[in-house]
Amino acid sequence: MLTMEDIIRDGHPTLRKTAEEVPMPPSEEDKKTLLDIMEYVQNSQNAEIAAQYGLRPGIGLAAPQINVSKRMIAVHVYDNKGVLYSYALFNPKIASHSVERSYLLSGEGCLSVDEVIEGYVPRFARVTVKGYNLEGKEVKLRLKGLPAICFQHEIDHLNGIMFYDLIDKNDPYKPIENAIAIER
Ligand code: K1U
Ligand code: NI
Repeated sequence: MLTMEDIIRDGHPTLRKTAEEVPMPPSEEDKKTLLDIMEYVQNSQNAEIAAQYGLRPGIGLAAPQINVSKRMIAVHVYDNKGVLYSYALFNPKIASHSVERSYLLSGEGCLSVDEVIEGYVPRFARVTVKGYNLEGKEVKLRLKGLPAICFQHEIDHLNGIMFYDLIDKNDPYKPIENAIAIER
């Protein structure tokens, strides 16, 4: 199982690379990596397992964060109605998005960033994500709220983008135009 020791930290060059597409159908090795990533996210949300292994809780994780520069992400997150969005995807992409933006009122964190970096991170309010599941079958998801923000954060990792790149350096809490504030 993966632990925090497997997660690379800010400053590691892999976090700034564009990750490689994963050939479909996925190899057994790529499936195992994606399953391991999802297992970390789920374990990190289990208070007993997280305490036992010192896991920092997360709602998503991308392969580059374990120093694997391939396009794979796992998300395991509940929306504000308690609906679970649990997806392990190869080659995810934002197929379309709203003009309207959204942002987390509490800001974002990252398992690869040890300090708190304050500020609003502008995201698209609604996104359609396409990708391939563990069986290599195409998946299309329509997302809003926290799940939409989480998928955007993880897909950014595949493109070498960190959440703090998107914060206004001169005015981190500058109101974001045409945006919905999301509470966690
Ligand atoms: O990619 C990562 O580093 C994981 C990161 C993803 C993320 C954070 C904030 C907004 C969108 C996506 C995290 O999961 S940080 C921890 C976190 O946000 C959280 C953990 C447990 C419960 C609720 C939130
Ligand atoms: Ni992150």
